[in-house]
Amino acid sequence: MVVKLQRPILVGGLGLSFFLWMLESWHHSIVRLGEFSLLTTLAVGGGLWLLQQNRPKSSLEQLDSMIVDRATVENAIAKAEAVINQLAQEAENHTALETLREQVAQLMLELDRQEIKLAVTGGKSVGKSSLIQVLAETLHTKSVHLQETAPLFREAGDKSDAAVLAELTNSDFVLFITNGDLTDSEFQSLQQIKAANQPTILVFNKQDQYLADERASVLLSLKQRLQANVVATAVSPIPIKVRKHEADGSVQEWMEQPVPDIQQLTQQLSEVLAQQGQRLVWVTTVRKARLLKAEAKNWLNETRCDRATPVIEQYQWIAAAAAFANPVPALDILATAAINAQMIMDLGNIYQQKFSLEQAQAVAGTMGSLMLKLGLVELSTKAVGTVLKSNAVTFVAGGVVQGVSAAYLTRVAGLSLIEYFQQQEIAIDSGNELNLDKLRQTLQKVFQQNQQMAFLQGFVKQGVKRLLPEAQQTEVVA
Ligand SMILES: Nc1nc2c(ncn2[C@@H]2O[C@H](COP(=O)(O)OP(=O)(O)OP(=O)(O)O)[C@@H](O)[C@H]2O)c(=O)[nH]1
Ligand SMILES: [Mg+2]
Repeated sequence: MVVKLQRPILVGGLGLSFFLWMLESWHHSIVRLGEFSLLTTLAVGGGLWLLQQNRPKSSLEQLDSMIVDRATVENAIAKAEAVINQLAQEAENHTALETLREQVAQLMLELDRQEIKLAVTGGKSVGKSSLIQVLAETLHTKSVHLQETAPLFREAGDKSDAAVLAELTNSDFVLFITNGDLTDSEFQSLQQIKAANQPTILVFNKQDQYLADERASVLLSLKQRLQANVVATAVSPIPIKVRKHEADGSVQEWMEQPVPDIQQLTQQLSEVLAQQGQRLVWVTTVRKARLLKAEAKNWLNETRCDRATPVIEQYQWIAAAAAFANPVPALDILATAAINAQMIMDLGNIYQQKFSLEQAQAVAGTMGSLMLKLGLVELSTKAVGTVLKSNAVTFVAGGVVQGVSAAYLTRVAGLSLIEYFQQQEIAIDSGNELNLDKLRQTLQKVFQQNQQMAFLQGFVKQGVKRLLPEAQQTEVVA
């Protein structure tokens, strides 16, 4: 009888109730934002895990869930190309453009590639080379290219695991070999390959080293744990001793080489190759197109960030001067100075998310109330006050705290917007609705990143330098 693993249920259950508890009490725990989001992810992950069916998928089913036809591939390539064109428009002489364009051309050719690339991977000495040798003799298809990767999970290998996994993304199908129940690192790598949308068969090799019932239980545990396609093989079984009793009472003994047991694997493979060859190539091409698009998007984001940073800095000191000249109660800083609608428009322009003045004002209002609710205003004015005190400038006018806080909040708002825009798809139409949840998360994250004492001290010094005449600031800057 099979006893199902209890662990998923436990993790899911705990995670979910914890999630609910966090929902109730999160107002009180703003300071622990990092933990909150981590735990949410855990809880949701646990919940999803619970919902998944506990049934292994065949290779064909795996492919079915990756809906790909020629049009999908062309569309993915076109999207990558659009980002590259955008980059060319915004940074004419960008050094990456040439290779990016070459890669697009390459992808077009890939669309009609005839040869299927099959990668064989796994730990050291699991039987990769042996499998390739046997498959080459058995598969009888010219159109399959078998490629062995460097062994995974080696402390000091010539290739890191990350490099091997990256290399795998070039192949259409992965045979992942293991010799027994999975180690943790084997499990992680498999998940990564799965996440990259790569069809995989897990090959449980060296069957001959197990007793029959042991073999069955390992196989079952693999299938249940992974919900993946698992086949058992013995690609190079060890020779067995054969003993023959002759009629005359003498005994003859000799070693015999059992034939490789790969029937299950070859059957599945031939089925997939025969029925899905073209789809396999398309799935790979889509994957590559998405990677290419992501690479181009990174360059684009970098270019835009270079242009956006001085804009934020400019508005940050405008806000500082305004709040300094006209000190208002700390909590009003936001409304009066910190989030300038014009800054939102300027940043939106850089990121091709055009806002009208009205829309920008609405965004400013939304961000302001989010920052208030998250307690960012209070935290920053306190932090700025503390830094000022520790620098022995308590005597300076109250306006300094307001001024520096306004600058700081402007900075957090601006950087958050940048980060938010970066995550957006290339916008075709302007004035997208804001995704408030995402914006809130981004604000929290950026605020935390900019909250380190070292950064704040530097920032406050810079602010004071701008706001106060030389004479009053010697103590601070010294
Ligand atoms: N008993 C048994 N031994 C096997 C089996 N398959 C491979 N081996 C043995 O395992 C050892 C390693 O096999 P290889 O095919 O070289 O393994 P590999 O994964 O290519 O090894 P590296 O490339 O060095 O990581 C050899 O001695 C093989 O004979 C099998 O099914 N049963
Ligand atoms: Mg080898």
